[in-house]
Amino acid sequence: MRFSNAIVRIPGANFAQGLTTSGMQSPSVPRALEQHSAYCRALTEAGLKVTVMPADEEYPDGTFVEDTFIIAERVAIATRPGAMTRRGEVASVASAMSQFRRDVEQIVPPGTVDGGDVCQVGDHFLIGLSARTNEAGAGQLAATLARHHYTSSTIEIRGQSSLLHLKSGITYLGDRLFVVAPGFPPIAGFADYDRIEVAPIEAYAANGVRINDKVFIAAGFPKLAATLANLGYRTCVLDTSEFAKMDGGLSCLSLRF
Ligand code: CIR
Repeated sequence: MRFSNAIVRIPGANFAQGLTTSGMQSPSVPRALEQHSAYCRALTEAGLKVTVMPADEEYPDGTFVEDTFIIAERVAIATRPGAMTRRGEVASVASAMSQFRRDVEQIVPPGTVDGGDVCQVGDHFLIGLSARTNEAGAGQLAATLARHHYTSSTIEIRGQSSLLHLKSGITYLGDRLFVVAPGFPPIAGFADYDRIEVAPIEAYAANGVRINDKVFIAAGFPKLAATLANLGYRTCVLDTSEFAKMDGGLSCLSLRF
């Protein structure tokens, strides 16, 4: 699948007041801004037209735009994020999306879905049941996707405290190949797909993103970088240290379509 657009949102001055379970030190906002602009440059270099939304001080987690929408070729779905403090992020992203997609579907109460829990594999969607995405939300999402001729299945990640979202532990590279976190469970229906299981010390690197001809991976994970290079992938290595402190990674920072 080729992408031609991305939506991102600049981190706000109160970025450090967002939700986090990382136990790491507080992020530096100036460094987050630098890393974010390097990320935007990399999206542009990968061939995407980048729509940059201004920071919104009401939502310190607002830079993690991936959680607010699920966008596929045949459908765009506004989510209802699992964290109360993040629900209001969706409206402004929906208004940025309106220049690209006219018919937007919606997750409604009591459903909750975070886009970070949704991993597209061709015409199939893996939906993580997490602390953020509940059964009602996953059910609505599956039904909406089915109306647009996509299939889906759920993966239980509520027992896995190291995974905030499904995509914290899995990246689909295309080519019937996944990158997964250590011990990631077998995926029903995908037994014949290959997987690169990252080393325990590189668990964070399981969150990456394939964008056109490149695979974006986080800096500081040389084993995964070498494995991907050996397989012939062009990698784009980006420093995400300040986003990791807020439980975020490369996929969360953009919506791609
Ligand atoms: C949160 O807890 O919601 C944010 N601090 C991090 C969200 C990361 N998003 C993602 O993995 N898709």
